Amino acid sequence: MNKDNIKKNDPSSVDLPTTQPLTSNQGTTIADDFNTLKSGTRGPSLLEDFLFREKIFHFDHERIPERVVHARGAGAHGIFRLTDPIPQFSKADFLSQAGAETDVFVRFSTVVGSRGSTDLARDVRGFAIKFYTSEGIFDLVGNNIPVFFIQDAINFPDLVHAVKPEERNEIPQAASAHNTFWDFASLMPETAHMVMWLMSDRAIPRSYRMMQGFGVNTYKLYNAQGESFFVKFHLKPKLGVHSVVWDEAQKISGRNPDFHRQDLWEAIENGDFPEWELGVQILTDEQEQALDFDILDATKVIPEELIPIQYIGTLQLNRNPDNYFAETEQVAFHPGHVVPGIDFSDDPLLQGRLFSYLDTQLSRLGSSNFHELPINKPKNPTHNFRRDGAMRHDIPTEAANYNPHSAPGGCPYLSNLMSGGKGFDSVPAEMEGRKVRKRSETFGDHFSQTATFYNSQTEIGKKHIQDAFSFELGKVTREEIRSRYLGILSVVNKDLARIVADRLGLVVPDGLSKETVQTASQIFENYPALDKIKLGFTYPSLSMEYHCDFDTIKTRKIAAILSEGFDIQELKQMQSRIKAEGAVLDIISDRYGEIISATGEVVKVDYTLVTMDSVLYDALYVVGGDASQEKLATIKKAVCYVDDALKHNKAIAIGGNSNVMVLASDLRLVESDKAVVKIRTASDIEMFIQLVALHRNWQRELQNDLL
Ligand code: HDD
Repeated sequence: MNKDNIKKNDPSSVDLPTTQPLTSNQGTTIADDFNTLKSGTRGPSLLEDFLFREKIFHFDHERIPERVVHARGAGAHGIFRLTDPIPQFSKADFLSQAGAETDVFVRFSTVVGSRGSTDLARDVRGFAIKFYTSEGIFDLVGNNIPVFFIQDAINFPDLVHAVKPEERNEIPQAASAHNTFWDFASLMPETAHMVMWLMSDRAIPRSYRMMQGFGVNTYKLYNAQGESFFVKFHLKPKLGVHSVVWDEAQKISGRNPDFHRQDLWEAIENGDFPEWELGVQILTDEQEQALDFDILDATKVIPEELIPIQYIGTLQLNRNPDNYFAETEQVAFHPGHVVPGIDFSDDPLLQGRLFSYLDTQLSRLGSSNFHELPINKPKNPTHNFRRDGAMRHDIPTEAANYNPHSAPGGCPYLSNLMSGGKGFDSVPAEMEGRKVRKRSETFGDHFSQTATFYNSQTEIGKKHIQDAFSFELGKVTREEIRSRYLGILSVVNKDLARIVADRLGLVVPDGLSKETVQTASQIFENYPALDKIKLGFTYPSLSMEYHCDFDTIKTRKIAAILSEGFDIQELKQMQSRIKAEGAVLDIISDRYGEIISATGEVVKVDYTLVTMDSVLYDALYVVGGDASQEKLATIKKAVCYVDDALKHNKAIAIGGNSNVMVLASDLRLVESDKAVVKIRTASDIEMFIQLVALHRNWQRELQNDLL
């Protein structure tokens, strides 16, 4: 990490503009901002003090309602560069010219926790992108999981009530591991697929920079000839997809609840700009009809083995916000912000979203003029007859505020004609049907893709899902809910159901509970169609490992722990190799200041064992030097550093010849672990770097029970 760079951007180290006088909001220069106006220095305060009242009035109203979901987030500015235009599919300008660059603002978020909660909750992550295109704003409001919990937007308030903290006591914060969520999930089998993803490592990412993104809903693209295509949007991180382990996630939540925000912020400050490939999965009507599931059902994924993804450009984040509130908090996303060439499918979840996102901005931002806030304002000119409302910034000067008009000075109603017919126009589609409140039978199979997702995981991926179900259902205190959910698992995968049931001390029920069937039967006319479920499918692209990048350690963080008497030569060699690979090596000891090596040189300590923790690093290096290691072996916190790194399957390098740290820590319990390297020669350092690039040694967890 370039700490000088971070320092430069730390506002506390930026000189205040001393040339600017302090003023009130009305511009009146303030002579004294430290004392209220009083009757005598020891007397009562005077109501007349307009400067005091303005200051406190403004402070009293600093907070706005947090988002009802996705309250906690982190944002960044960047750019989308189009490499492979697709004018044959979409007439959108920003998708039409190779090399075209479009400014973007991205906000990542957790869903369930409130604004002050932890980044490392087991949760879905929001991945919302605002494209400031030359034809208006396009918002891609997606997640890091390609499917959703429910099929119809009318169930969204129930889902959110169930997963948020329970209403009597607001417990637990930022966690799905409680009665109401699992009650809802066990009664709504359509949640099964997303719940399986939620129990996987996707829900505990290592970094926002290492997550896939998905538009989730099916959208439509249409070209200049009016031909339309179904489309799913995808984002693939250049750093690969990586996670932490659950025990680690829980510890990170205590050690640094801002872990993801800070990681994003520091990467951008250091010039390590995160990048994703933006891809589209295009389907013609014929391809859509050939699939054995309904692409209007947001609980279904289209595996890329069935319909390949075409990558069309790169999304890069390269500038941190200047102000969190003004930008990240006030940014307003809406799936209904589209540009000509992009349209909606009939997905009933998407259709409902089109109402909710506009509506919510009113209670959050307090005005129908939220589009005038700098972060929300389109970069192309806007022109219409929407007028007035709270906090209006624009000052319209035209002679008319209605359409059509014949006043001079602009005829926006002609804009479609004037722009050569490029304006937004919905794709014409035949529509007929009875007005009904019913779910399509084509949405009825909730379990085939749930089973496919589980089948497609690696051995460690499956183990983590088993552990997650055991943890979450273990936190449920009503036994009938646990049992009901086991009924769902029993339909999806009998082994999984048996493993979880054993740990819960329950027997696997014989299929779905009658309550689950009853609820689903209210939604579908003929439910369940369990005989039609396909259990045997596997698609490698659904596993995280398929998308991992094991070639580089760029931007990874490695802790070097040492004490007096360490080996400076070895440390220098390691430092220069880690730096050359673009990773970060922090020096950690039991105190701040300078530490003297065995040969009298000094290094400056970056953090102490108590200010940073093993869980905040990707790998550990115990620096060589007998005296240093002997001292570390007597410090409990240093031994815990090693134990945690081992437990969390990280690469560990042990320098020098001493065995003392091995004997003092759990390393003594692990035989021939391929991710524990003794550093004797330069080639051992290379080996360590390769192991860090592998991210984790999952075999260790499969072979030992260290947790
Ligand atoms: Fe939503 C916020 C993603 C379904 C209603 N949603 C929100 C955000 C993301 C998503 C990333 C945060 C945006 C930001 O950073 O400001 N939501 C999704 C995805 C969904 C989805 C991928 C399924 C495909 N959402 C969904 C439904 C509804 C909502 C079905 C309601 C019917 N979502 C909202 C909301 C929020 C929101 C209440 C809260 C704050 C906001 O919109 O601006 O309107």
